[in-house]
Amino acid sequence: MTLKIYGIGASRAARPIWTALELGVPFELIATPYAGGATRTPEFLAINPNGHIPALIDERPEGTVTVWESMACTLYIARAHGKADGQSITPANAREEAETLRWSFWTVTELESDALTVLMHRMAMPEDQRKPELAERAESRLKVPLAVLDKHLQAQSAKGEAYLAANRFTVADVCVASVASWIRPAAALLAQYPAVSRWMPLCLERPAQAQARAMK
Ligand SMILES: N[C@@H](CCC(=O)N[C@@H](CS)C(=O)NCC(=O)O)C(=O)O
Repeated sequence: MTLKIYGIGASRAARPIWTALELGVPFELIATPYAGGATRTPEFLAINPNGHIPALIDERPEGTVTVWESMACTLYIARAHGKADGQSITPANAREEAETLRWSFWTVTELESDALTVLMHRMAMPEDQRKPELAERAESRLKVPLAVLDKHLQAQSAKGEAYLAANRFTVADVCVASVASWIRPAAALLAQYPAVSRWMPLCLERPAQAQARAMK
């Protein structure tokens, strides 16, 4: 297999795994949990010196490609392994490419940190370690990017396009929905954004998403 993805589905590695599954790209998942030291071995640090999952290695005619950073891995798989045919999740033209880039960068800069705080302090951490006040502050800040996302999705809908970059699900939706999903524990907040609330299940209920999350 030329493409190896390091990580587990219950982590940010779900993003590139989801993308590969959507595209039907064969890959080998090298099970690398984020807890327990697997990301600190000399072998793994030689692949990603940051010590984080996901990472990927792709053996190609032009040489070995190593990618880390989940969004970079995700966009790389769509670009290098998908067909820009207007059918697959790969951006098919400059407009779709631009939408994909801007929403992916936006997600990691404007959304991810506060979304993670909501996930951790509303759901993921043991109850006695959660700090509701941190979640409340994150939810308050998230009103700004959620309004931006909602307005964009409303404009897309007015054009007859149900997704972020086109009238089909693309890798832009993988990148944004995989992070926006962390805000789901703040249901009352999300309910204030009807376009986001309509779009999220369209993305998150895709079979490849659940399949990716379950991979170990
Ligand atoms: N910005 C990085 C963050 C990666 C990250 O923090 N991954 C977590 C798992 S979701 C991890 O590897 N944690 C283990 C560690 O840092 O030791 C990305 O998007 O890939």
